Amino acid sequence: MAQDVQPGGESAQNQAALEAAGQENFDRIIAKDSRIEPRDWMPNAYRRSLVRQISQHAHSEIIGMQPEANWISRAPSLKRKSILMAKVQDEAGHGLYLYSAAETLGTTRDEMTDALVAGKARYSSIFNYPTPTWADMGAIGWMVDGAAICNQVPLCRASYGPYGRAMVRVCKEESFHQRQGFEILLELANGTPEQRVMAQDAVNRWYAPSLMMFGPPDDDSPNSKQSMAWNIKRFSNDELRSRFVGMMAEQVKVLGLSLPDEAIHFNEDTKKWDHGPLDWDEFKEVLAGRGPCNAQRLERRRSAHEDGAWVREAASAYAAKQAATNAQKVAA
Ligand code: BYC
Repeated sequence: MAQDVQPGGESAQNQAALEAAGQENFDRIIAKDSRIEPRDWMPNAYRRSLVRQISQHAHSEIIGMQPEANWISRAPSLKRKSILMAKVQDEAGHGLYLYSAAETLGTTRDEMTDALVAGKARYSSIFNYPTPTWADMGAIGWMVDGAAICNQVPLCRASYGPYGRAMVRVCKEESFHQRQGFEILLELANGTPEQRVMAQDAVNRWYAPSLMMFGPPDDDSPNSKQSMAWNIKRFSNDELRSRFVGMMAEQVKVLGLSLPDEAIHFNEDTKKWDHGPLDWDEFKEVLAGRGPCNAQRLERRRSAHEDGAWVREAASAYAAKQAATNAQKVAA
C-alpha cells in the first residue's frame, strides 16, 4: 500500500514518536519522584539547566579553594595547617565529582574549564570576598560551609542521579568542614580580647555574603520554578536562606558572638526566620565580575591552568604509551 510519506518523513515520524515516548517516560519518573540517569531520554532544557547548575557548582568548589589556600602557609599551628590542607583538598575533590557528573550530560570538563578561564562561567559570589585574617578560616567554615550544607542536603535528592549521588559525599565532608570552622571561632572567641574582636569582625564581614550565597530573592529567581518542577531544587532560595538564618541564630549563642543583623527573629505567623535587608546591588555587582576579588580569583585560576599544561600533556602522553603497550600485549 502506498504511504503518504515524503522522503525522510518516516524517520522524522519515528524520531517524533521516540521523543514523545521519551518525554512520557521522563514525566513519569519525575512524577513518582524517582531518578533520571544519564542514558535516559531527557528534555534539552532539563539537560541545559543541569549543566548550568552543576558546572557553576563545580567551578565554585575549585575557585573556593583560593580564599582558604591563602592561609595554609600561615596557619597558626601544624595541626591547623594539616586540617586546613585536608579541607582545601576536599574542595578539589568536590569539584572533580561535580565535573564528572556534568560530563555525563555530554559537556566535557575541558569545555567547562575553558568557559571558566575565559570569564564566561559563573561561580558562587561568596568566593569574591577577601580573607585578611585567620578568623576568616573560622567564619568560612562555620558560615560558608554551613550555608553550603543547608543548600546541598536537599540536592542529595535532586532528580538527576549522578548529581544527587555526588552530593551525598560532598555533604558528609561539608559537615566536618563546618565543625572545624566553628571550632576555630570558638577558640578565638574564648581567647584574648584581640582574638575575640578578630572573630567578631570575621563574622560581621561574612554574614551578608553567606546569606546571598542562596541566590536572589524568590521573586527575582528566574530558574527556581522550573528547577523545582523538575525536582532538581527542593526548596526556594528564600526558604533555604531563612532556614540558615535560624541555624546561625542559635549556634552564635554558643560562640558567645553576635550576628550583625538586629532584625533576625522567628516569625510566628510564617513559622520562618526573618532577617534584615540585604544589599542586592552588591550581589549583582559581584555577579557582573566587579566584586572585591573577582579579577584576582580568575587570574589565579587562569595562571594555575596555564602552569598545569605540562601535567596534562605528560598524563596524556603516558596514557597513550600505556594504551599502545596494552594493544601490543593483546596482539602478541
Ligand atoms: N553566586 O534563578 P536563580 C562550597 C545566579 S561551594 C553566583 O535563583 P538557580 C565551598 C544563578 O546561577 C558550593 N551566581 O538560579 C567551596 C542564575 O544565573 P544563570 C557552592 C548566582 O540556579 C569551597 C542567576 O543568578 N554551592 O560550598 O535556580 C570552600 C539567577 O538565580 C548565585 C552551589 O554552587 C550566587 N550565590 O539557584 C568552601 C550550589 N545565586 O545560571 C565552601 C548549587 C544565583 O541563569 N547551586 N546565581 O546565568 C544552586 O543550588 C543554585 O544554582 C543556586 C541558584 C541556589 C545557587
